Amino acid sequence: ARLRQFQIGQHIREEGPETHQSKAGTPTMGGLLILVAVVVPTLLWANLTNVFVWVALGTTVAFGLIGFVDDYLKIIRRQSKGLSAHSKLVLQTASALVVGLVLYDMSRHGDYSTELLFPFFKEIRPELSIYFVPFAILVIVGASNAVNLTDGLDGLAIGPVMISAATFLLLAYAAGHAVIADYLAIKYVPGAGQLAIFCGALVGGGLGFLWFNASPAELFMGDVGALALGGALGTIAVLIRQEILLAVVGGIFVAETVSVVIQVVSFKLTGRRVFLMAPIHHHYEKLGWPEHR
Ligand code: 57M
Repeated sequence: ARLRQFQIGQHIREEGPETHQSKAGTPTMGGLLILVAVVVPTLLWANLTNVFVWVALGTTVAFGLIGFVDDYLKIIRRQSKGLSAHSKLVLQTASALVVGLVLYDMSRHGDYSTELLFPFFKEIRPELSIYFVPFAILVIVGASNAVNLTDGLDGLAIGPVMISAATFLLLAYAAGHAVIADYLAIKYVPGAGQLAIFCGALVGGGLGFLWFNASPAELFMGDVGALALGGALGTIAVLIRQEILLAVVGGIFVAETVSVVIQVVSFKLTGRRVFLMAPIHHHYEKLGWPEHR
């Protein structure tokens, strides 16, 4: 009600699926509430001497800030254009670069490993060394943008975000526990167990948001939510060395992103569209699938 009172309403693009025009004015920036629900409990319950906790919180807040500026510009300009795609990418890359450098520096003191791990193929562990930095940027910025692309239907982004966060909750705990990590043959990352608290807060904050975002949505998360949550998942994946697994548990984000890449490449090369509209959720909408059953 407060968001509506402050007129934090969504502007809907004219060229989108017709069914979306009725969503105009739905309050957005619900992601701010998710961020409060993630940051406050983490500060209260996590061990604040743990570097990983600060890396996760810092990236989430930094990506949230980028999204906030974008949302804010859209609202005051009363249109769907906020920050330019280029400035968003530069700011995201700069934030992820800090994460990459901090972790690379830790790896040089033996406090962190920059080996790349593959699920199921436990013997293959290439050492990324300095290439870890661009790799971390790719994962974090990629995850942030993939969640943002997915966030176009009620409940579509927050559901998979919670599933991924719940998976990482278990994996972070296991990675931080020498005996369990050894037994499951996953990388032992001392201190990673504290990230389970952050992941738990992501699930809890997401659940609270889903109450209002379930179709018909009374609230959207906005870029402040989508960019921050995606950045958070990417960062957790990097911290606990489970980047490849992120592409599996976040399969919906990958499918949405791949649909955009296919559509854009095909349109540029042949002038023809593969999907009625990308990302793929718009394709199904155009086919007449209802948003919920
Ligand atoms: C933002 N934002 C939603 C809401 C949400 C490269 C290109 C594929 C990029 C892509 C794009 O800009 N995507 C990112 C998607 C928007 O939601 C707001 O944005 C926040 C997330 N950033 O929290 O604040 C709309 O989505 C709907 N919505 C819901 N329920 C929710 O819970 O219904 C969102 C959350 C809301 C609401 O209608 O207004 C969005 O879709 O704009 N661009 C596109 O997706 C565009 N696709 C396109 O241009 N396709 C071409 C290209 C790829 C060649 C093609 O296929 O030919 C389309 N997006 C829309 N209309 N809306 C174009 C038409």
